[in-house]
Amino acid sequence: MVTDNLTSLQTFILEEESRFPNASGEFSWIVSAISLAAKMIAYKVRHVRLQGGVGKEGDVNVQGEEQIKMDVIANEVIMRVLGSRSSIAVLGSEEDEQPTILRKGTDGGKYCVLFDPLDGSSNLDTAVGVGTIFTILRNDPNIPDAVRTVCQPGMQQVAAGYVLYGSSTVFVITTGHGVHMFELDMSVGSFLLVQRDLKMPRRNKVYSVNEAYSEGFPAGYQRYLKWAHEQGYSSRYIGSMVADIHRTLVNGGVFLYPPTKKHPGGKLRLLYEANPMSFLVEQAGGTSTDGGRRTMEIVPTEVHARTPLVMGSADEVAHVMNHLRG
Ligand code: P6P
Repeated sequence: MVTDNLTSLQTFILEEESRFPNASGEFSWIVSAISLAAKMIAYKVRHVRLQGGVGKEGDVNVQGEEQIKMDVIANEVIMRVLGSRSSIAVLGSEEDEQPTILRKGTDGGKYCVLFDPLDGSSNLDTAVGVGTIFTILRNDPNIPDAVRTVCQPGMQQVAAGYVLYGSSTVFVITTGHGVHMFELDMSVGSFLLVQRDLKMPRRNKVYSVNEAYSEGFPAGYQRYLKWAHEQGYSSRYIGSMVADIHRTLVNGGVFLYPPTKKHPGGKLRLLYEANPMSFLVEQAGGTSTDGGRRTMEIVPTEVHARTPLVMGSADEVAHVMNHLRG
């Protein structure tokens, strides 16, 4: 039930900006650009077969994964929309080997934006929810190297969020002052506020993991799963991170991507998947770790670094961590 007055994402961001008298408005422009890109991608995703966007691009991306045509289309949309924002110094994408330098700090580049343009895109051909994940970092003009500039621990994020292209198109964002959810009203083409300062339940007996790989999980994860089965937990796994995390954020529970035989260091990317989601989860009252330390304290060494992930409701993450400690 929406009880708030009708507030668009643009209005909300300007309200937020007014909290900071010295704000230049440049940050608001970036969020506005991401919102525009999200609307364009939402339309293309909803007509993906009609637009011939299903199927493989025929290339392999930097991750060694076959690119889906929509991966490339979504990446181009975001690069073209954000590229025109004068306050952005560096853009980094899951789809691109190296970050793109748009301008130096001395030329007005105050922020870096990293993103996964279409996470879970392999699910597109079966019309399962997919998403865009983004994070906004400050640019450090004293670091001449774009890679080192963006390799910041998650604690330094200025803002983070995702767009879920699901049964509805949902835009979820935090700027460090709570988590706020918007839904796209196609009749007016605006994201409208549906939940302010979202807080996730402290517990919910639901875990989300690809159990097909469980024999390769470290023993602590196997102990946890055995315990969860005995406690009568439910399992929910979509295989699209944005959809799995959105459900966890709204309903509570715990999402896990442990080390596996194929990905002994974890599969999910630290900078533009784990960190933005960790920022949101912590702002909503949850916790996020790599199975040991707090995710947002990890110091990245490369743009496409991967990490194991245990994130969700505080009590549910604690249950996992207790079993990992043995
Ligand atoms: P698996 C999608 O490919 C993705 O990057 C995330 O969206 C998702 O959480 C994960 O990989 C699924 O991986 O190995 O379970 O198919």
